[in-house]
Amino acid sequence: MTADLFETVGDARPSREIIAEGAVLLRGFARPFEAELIPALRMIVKQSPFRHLVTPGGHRMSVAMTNCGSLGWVSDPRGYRYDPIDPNTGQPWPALPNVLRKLAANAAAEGGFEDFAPEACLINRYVPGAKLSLHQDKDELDYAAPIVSVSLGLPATFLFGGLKRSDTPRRYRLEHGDVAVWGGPSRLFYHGVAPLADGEHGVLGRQRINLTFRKVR
Ligand code: MD6
Ligand code: FE
Repeated sequence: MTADLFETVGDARPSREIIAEGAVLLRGFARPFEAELIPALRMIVKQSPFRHLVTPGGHRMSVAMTNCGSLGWVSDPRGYRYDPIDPNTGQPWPALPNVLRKLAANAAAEGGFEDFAPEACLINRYVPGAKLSLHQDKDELDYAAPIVSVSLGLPATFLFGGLKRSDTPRRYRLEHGDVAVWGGPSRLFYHGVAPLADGEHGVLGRQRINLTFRKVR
């Protein structure tokens, strides 16, 4: 039998693709959580709807965002920050549901990071054409913790570079249920998402949803 590190053949090991030191793709890892996860997301976006944030440079982002957890990531003309209050509702962000807490911790452990306890879950919505320019995730105080990123809905091309913005990114296709865990030496690597191709997803329709879990402090 030729089972290797990149596939799961009749055993309990999830698929695992190492893309850099500290960064791993867990294909389909979120699928067993899906039945609970999607209704939980629908509740969250009812309470704190998606909105298009404006960057400090004055650009309206093509990706729509919301958050759940004790802190949420926000951007406005004053800068980027984590805030316990949703500025659009004046209320705390919706709580992090247990199913998301568990998915994030299990994925982090699978990536080699035990006891991952995120405060923030940033929820990104892409419609066809939406993209995320190359950036570093560096608004957190704790770089020892990884970032856990869950892809749902339409497939996307994830761009993954290096420590310098000029490092040519490699491209990875992320599909419904795929999870990326990202930390250690690659925690501050530049990354982004290419413009979303049009399509129709069986569960989520004409969109991609990405969840990124962060330990902020
Ligand atoms: C996205 N993700 O996939 C955007 N950041 O929609 C991110 O920006 C990201 O996937 C840090 C680590 C993993 C990610
Ligand atoms: Fe990011």
